[in-house]
Amino acid sequence: MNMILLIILTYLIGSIPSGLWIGKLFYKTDIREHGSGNLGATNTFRILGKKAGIVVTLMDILKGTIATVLPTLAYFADSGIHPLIAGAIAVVGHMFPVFAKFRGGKAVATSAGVVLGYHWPIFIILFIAFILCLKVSKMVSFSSMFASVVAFVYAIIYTFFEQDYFLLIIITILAAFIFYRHRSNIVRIKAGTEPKVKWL
Ligand code: NKO
Repeated sequence: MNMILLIILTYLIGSIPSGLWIGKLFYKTDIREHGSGNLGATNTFRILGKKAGIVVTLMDILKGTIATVLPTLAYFADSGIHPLIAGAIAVVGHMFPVFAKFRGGKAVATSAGVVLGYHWPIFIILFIAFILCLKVSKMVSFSSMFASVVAFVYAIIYTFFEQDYFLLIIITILAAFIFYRHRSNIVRIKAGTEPKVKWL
């Protein structure tokens, strides 16, 4: 029973469309009708500015972290759900949110929250890799994909030492989600038309 409850709960947490709700509540704007059309942190920065961007980034990260930590709570001790599965379900909720007609984000911030909740050192490494890549490329989409490749390489090395095959499997799935959701960005990057950030 707790298994089903946990699956529903983590999906609902992931489904919280931070960018949409912050935009509608405080700016009367649906960010999916502007910019890249994505319901994510970057498009929030782009359309609504720094303040909203930071709040949405933190909320989207937190969704992944909370979902990942839930199975370790005493109440869900018998759920049989691995923390990384719970986190991955929240990422699915983030991409296909029931509260936003299933048009969600690109899995980046919530996946980052999952690794933060499971094994925080990877989060620090990915964050640094993301920022360094952003400084050089000026493209958030490219940096997101770069960080997911770094996550994959890290998971291979970590698994080699710790035999945590689960981490490798889930990171591979999350990285695949991230690449799949960035299809239109990949086309623009190849064409040289992907927007670049100015503030780094
Ligand atoms: O609007 O198409 P767009 O230009 O907005 O957006 C592209 C963008 C979408 O993603 C986001 C989220 C940005 C979050 C920034 C926090 C970065 C933390 C480090 C990245 C970790 C990656 C985790 C991979 C785990 C497998 O890309």
